Amino acid sequence: MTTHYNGGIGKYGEPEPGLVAGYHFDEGTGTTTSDYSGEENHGTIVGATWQESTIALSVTYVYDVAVTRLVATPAMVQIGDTVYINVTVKNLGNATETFTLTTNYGGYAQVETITNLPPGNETMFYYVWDTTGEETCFHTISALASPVSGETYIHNNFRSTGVRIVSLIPQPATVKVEPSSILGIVRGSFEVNVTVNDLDAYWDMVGFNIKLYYNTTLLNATGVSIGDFAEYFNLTYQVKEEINEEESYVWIAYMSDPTKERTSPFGSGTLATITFLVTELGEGNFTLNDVKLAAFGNATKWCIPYSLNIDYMTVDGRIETKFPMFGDINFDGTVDIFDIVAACMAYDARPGDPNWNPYADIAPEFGIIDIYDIVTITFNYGVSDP
Ligand SMILES: [Ca+2]
Ligand SMILES: [Ca+2]
Ligand SMILES: [Ca+2]
Repeated sequence: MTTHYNGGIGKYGEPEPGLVAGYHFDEGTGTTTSDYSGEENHGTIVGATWQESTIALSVTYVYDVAVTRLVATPAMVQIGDTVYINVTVKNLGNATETFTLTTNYGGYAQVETITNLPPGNETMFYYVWDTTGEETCFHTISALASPVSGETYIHNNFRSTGVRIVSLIPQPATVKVEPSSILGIVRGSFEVNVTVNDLDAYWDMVGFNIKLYYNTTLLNATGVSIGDFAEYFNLTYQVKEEINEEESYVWIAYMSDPTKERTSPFGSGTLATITFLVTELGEGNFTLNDVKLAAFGNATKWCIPYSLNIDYMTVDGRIETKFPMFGDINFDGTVDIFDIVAACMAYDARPGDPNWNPYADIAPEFGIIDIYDIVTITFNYGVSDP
């Protein structure tokens, strides 16, 4: 709770929000003084006599209007696209104000008159700028609230921002997890590709940064390798490659190898391949996050000399895991010659032997890999997981 005293100097106006009691002491007679807060907490005067004030009534006014927000989106457009401009003006003083707002963009000067804006209030204006016929490159957008009488703080009366108009913005690329749906076999391994698709050469991609989140309950990430697309376009200079089991992501960031000649990457292909080992039965997702496809800075093309982000969409993936089929002892989803070879390599082995393979021991006698295990594998020969 805050208590204000002003020694009889004050302003007669609307009670401020939250005021519980306020007195003007302007009755001049009687033993009560009325509460102007609206809360009916009237006062009783005891042991005092009314006397006229000898101090002239005065008010300390603050005159301050401001442009508190100016936003233009998007920040980069193609000639002919629409830019949306949003301006907010606010009365930061304690007097009601009337003033003008001038917003400049392209060849336009929009002038608004804001009439009797009460203290603390704000007003918003929206403009739609059709950039047809505009010149390319950087355009400044500004908003000016005309200073009001008695205003001293005018720094906040002006704001500016910018929009870049370029001759072409290519279609966005797509970053995908492929395959998007995976059936994993417990104890087996599989690969997931992170691919770029429909990349327009005009973007001039120079590097990428991607985090692939996975379910650590089901999977262990065991390896990362650079993809053929990245190899082909010399995006092989490694900035970051990390398997973070604790935070459950694989982080890859590569850029154009500065020692090699480069061609603007285009089309579709694999950026990186990640190998996972399945540890549990269940379902999970592969989620692309923190994706940045960096384009080479080009002041003529993008109106900036520094790198920019290529527009993109993402397609995530999912995994379902299952136990291996009977006879699939190398956990690849098919019972075939590789399973027989794997079992033969453990032939005659017992637990503790260097070539012992517990997964090949599928038939009695248990504790040894023998002809009964091999023959049992052949019962399911040729069967694959759906
Ligand atoms: Ca101001
Ligand atoms: Ca197999
Ligand atoms: Ca056996």
